[in-house]
Amino acid sequence: MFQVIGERINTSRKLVQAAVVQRDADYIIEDVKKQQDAGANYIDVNAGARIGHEKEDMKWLIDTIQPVATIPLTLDSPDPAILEMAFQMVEKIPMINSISLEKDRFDAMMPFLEKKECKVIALCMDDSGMPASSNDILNRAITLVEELNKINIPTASIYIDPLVQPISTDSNKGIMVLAAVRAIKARFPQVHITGGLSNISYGLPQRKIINRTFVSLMMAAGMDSAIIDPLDSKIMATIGTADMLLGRDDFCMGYLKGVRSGMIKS
Ligand code: THG
Repeated sequence: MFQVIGERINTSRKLVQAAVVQRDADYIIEDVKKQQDAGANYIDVNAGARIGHEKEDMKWLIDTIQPVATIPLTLDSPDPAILEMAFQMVEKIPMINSISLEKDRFDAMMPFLEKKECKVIALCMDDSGMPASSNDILNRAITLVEELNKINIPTASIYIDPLVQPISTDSNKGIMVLAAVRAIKARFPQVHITGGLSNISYGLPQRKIINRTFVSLMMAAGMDSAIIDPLDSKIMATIGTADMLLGRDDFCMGYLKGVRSGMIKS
């Protein structure tokens, strides 16, 4: 089944940042409970927006979230020292977000990941920037899987983020990432595909219909996870329905459960 990574606990969101500044634990706890109730499988925690405060903010957020979290956390930071601190605090096996092929980040992250039991998101980014073709995405994914396998991270614990790019700048950006997802899944059937989706609609009006349509196309290509707002009931209904239509929901149980809970409706 599809794995939803709830994106809301991110200090780039104004209300979350205000709650973090004021150390308003109730606001954060309520938000996490809502994401869990809406069907999130992981809670992403990103404290990167307040420059110079990331470590103390991350520590406070995890201390606040941990007692009410019924699902594991996705620790979202580029800084291995912050990830190390956060890793020591969590009770459930976390997802680390993220490693990439940018040399400094890769070299810093590999020793951190080497002795850990965790899931890991691997971005198809390198020092030359965003991928420019399907093959570019595929080749970066292959390198990431091979390098992570070498340090004993199994393919089934790797979540490749192919990096969705705005279709408003180049009408091929949709089929570019869709073809790459199919190729990555053909090469590594066990690997997961995740990522943010909303970049696809950047610069266009009525973004949510674009994001929703795109997630169903990405799922047909092999995406089985995404970093989204689980309180967006329309995208959650699309995901639950597409999962069933793609044969990833035995006996339509997930779909029927979604209908009963009110999450999926026409
Ligand atoms: N891939 C991976 N990790 C990621 C991303 C990704 N982590 C961060 C980000 N992208 C996904 N998380 C969010 C969290 C919140 C919002 C968007 C992405 C968000 N943005 C509002 C906006 O842009 O309009 C902010 C509005 C507000 O202030 O509330 O909500 O791609 N691996």
